[in-house]
Amino acid sequence: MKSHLFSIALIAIVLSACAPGKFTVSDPWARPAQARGTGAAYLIIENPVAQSDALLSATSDVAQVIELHKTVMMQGDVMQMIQMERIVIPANSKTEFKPGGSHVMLINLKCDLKSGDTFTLTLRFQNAGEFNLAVKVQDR
Ligand SMILES: [Cu+2]
Repeated sequence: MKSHLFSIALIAIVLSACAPGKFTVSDPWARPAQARGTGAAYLIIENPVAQSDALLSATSDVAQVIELHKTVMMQGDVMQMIQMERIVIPANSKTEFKPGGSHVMLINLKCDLKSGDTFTLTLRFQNAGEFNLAVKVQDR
């Protein structure tokens, strides 16, 4: 009986070790910004799944318009932001949205974003579905 229980416990451990990791979105933050101005939100997306995903849209009450942007280097070393219809999240990847890279652009803010504030941002992914994030406003 005892050895039977032991083998069940062992199977449980092996199963949990083999379970695929979960798609996660972490560390959402935004720089302080002023009402009627623009802001940007950054975060980390981890996709340990063997299937690519795509960020399709972002919504929040703090801005009138929200776009997905990528920062690209143009000719003459000029950095320019371009709007993306979707941002592909490759399989087995860690994608960091950060200043100078991909970001969620908050256009025409309805209120000030002050350091220490938190606001809700909802991201919609093609496969992983919706994520409601509490974005921290921080001076990083
Ligand atoms: Cu932008």
